Amino acid sequence: MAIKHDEGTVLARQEQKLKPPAMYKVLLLNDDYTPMEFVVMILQEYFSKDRENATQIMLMVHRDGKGVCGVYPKDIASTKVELVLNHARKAGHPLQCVMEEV
Ligand code: TYC
Repeated sequence: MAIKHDEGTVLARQEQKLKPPAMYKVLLLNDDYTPMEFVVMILQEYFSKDRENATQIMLMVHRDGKGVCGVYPKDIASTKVELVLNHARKAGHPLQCVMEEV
Protein backbone atom coordinates (compact mmCIF):
# COMPACT_ATOMS: atom_id res chain seq x y z
CA MET A 1 0.00 0.00 0.00
CA ALA A 2 1.32 3.42 -0.97
CA ILE A 3 2.28 5.88 1.76
CA LYS A 4 0.37 9.11 1.42
CA HIS A 5 2.37 12.24 2.32
CA ASP A 6 0.66 15.42 3.51
CA GLU A 7 3.02 17.52 1.40
CA GLY A 8 1.69 15.98 -1.83
CA THR A 9 3.74 14.66 -4.73
CA VAL A 10 7.19 15.96 -5.72
CA LEU A 11 5.59 17.53 -8.80
CA ALA A 12 2.94 19.31 -6.75
CA ARG A 13 5.58 20.68 -4.39
CA GLN A 14 7.65 22.00 -7.33
CA GLU A 15 4.60 23.64 -8.88
CA GLN A 16 3.87 25.48 -5.67
CA LYS A 17 7.43 26.85 -5.58
CA LEU A 18 7.46 28.09 -9.22
CA LYS A 19 7.44 31.86 -9.44
CA PRO A 20 6.92 33.84 -12.63
CA PRO A 21 10.28 35.05 -14.03
CA ALA A 22 11.53 38.43 -12.82
CA MET A 23 10.76 41.07 -15.44
CA TYR A 24 13.00 43.97 -16.44
CA LYS A 25 12.21 47.35 -17.94
CA VAL A 26 14.53 48.44 -20.73
CA LEU A 27 14.99 52.21 -20.68
CA LEU A 28 16.54 54.77 -22.98
CA LEU A 29 18.23 57.77 -21.38
CA ASN A 30 18.36 61.24 -22.86
CA ASP A 31 21.56 62.95 -24.00
CA ASP A 32 22.31 66.10 -25.97
CA TYR A 33 23.94 64.51 -29.02
CA THR A 34 22.12 61.41 -30.30
CA PRO A 35 19.90 62.45 -33.23
CA MET A 36 16.15 62.11 -32.65
CA GLU A 37 15.82 60.16 -35.90
CA PHE A 38 18.38 57.58 -34.70
CA VAL A 39 16.42 57.02 -31.47
CA VAL A 40 13.18 56.57 -33.42
CA MET A 41 14.91 53.99 -35.65
CA ILE A 42 16.23 52.11 -32.58
CA LEU A 43 12.74 51.95 -31.07
CA GLN A 44 11.33 50.58 -34.33
CA GLU A 45 14.11 48.09 -34.98
CA TYR A 46 14.73 46.65 -31.49
CA PHE A 47 11.44 47.29 -29.68
CA SER A 48 8.92 46.69 -32.51
CA LYS A 49 7.29 50.13 -32.21
CA ASP A 50 5.55 51.69 -35.18
CA ARG A 51 6.89 55.07 -36.29
CA GLU A 52 4.23 57.06 -34.46
CA ASN A 53 4.68 55.26 -31.13
CA ALA A 54 8.47 55.32 -31.49
CA THR A 55 8.35 59.10 -31.99
CA GLN A 56 6.17 59.55 -28.89
CA ILE A 57 8.55 57.50 -26.74
CA MET A 58 11.60 59.35 -28.12
CA LEU A 59 9.99 62.72 -27.32
CA MET A 60 9.13 61.53 -23.81
CA VAL A 61 12.78 60.53 -23.24
CA HIS A 62 13.90 63.88 -24.69
CA ARG A 63 11.56 65.77 -22.33
CA ASP A 64 11.70 63.67 -19.14
CA GLY A 65 15.24 62.28 -19.30
CA LYS A 66 14.28 58.61 -19.61
CA GLY A 67 11.56 56.34 -20.90
CA VAL A 68 10.54 52.69 -20.98
CA CYS A 69 10.94 50.88 -24.31
CA GLY A 70 9.54 47.55 -23.13
CA VAL A 71 9.43 44.95 -20.34
CA TYR A 72 11.09 41.54 -20.81
CA PRO A 73 12.56 38.55 -18.96
CA LYS A 74 16.14 39.14 -17.83
CA ASP A 75 18.06 37.50 -20.71
CA ILE A 76 15.96 39.17 -23.40
CA ALA A 77 16.27 42.58 -21.70
CA SER A 78 20.06 42.29 -21.40
CA THR A 79 20.38 41.19 -25.04
CA LYS A 80 18.37 44.22 -26.18
CA VAL A 81 20.54 46.57 -24.09
CA GLU A 82 23.68 45.05 -25.63
CA LEU A 83 22.36 45.25 -29.21
CA VAL A 84 21.22 48.86 -28.79
CA LEU A 85 24.55 49.94 -27.23
CA ASN A 86 26.53 48.17 -29.99
CA HIS A 87 24.47 49.84 -32.70
CA ALA A 88 24.76 53.28 -31.08
CA ARG A 89 28.56 53.01 -30.59
CA LYS A 90 29.05 51.77 -34.15
CA ALA A 91 27.10 54.82 -35.36
CA GLY A 92 29.17 57.10 -33.09
CA HIS A 93 26.31 58.16 -30.78
CA PRO A 94 26.47 58.32 -26.95
CA LEU A 95 22.94 56.91 -26.49
CA GLN A 96 22.51 55.11 -23.15
CA CYS A 97 20.27 52.09 -22.67
CA VAL A 98 19.79 50.41 -19.28
CA MET A 99 17.61 47.78 -17.62
CA GLU A 100 15.98 47.78 -14.20
CA GLU A 101 13.89 45.16 -12.43
CA VAL A 102 10.14 45.86 -12.45
N1 TYC B 1 18.05 64.91 -26.85
C1 TYC B 1 18.38 64.41 -28.17
C2 TYC B 1 18.42 65.58 -29.15
O1 TYC B 1 17.93 66.65 -28.87
C3 TYC B 1 17.39 63.37 -28.66
C4 TYC B 1 17.38 62.13 -27.84
C5 TYC B 1 16.17 61.53 -27.49
C6 TYC B 1 18.57 61.53 -27.43
C7 TYC B 1 16.13 60.36 -26.75
C8 TYC B 1 18.53 60.35 -26.68
O2 TYC B 1 17.30 58.60 -25.63
C9 TYC B 1 17.34 59.77 -26.35
N2 TYC B 1 19.00 65.35 -30.33
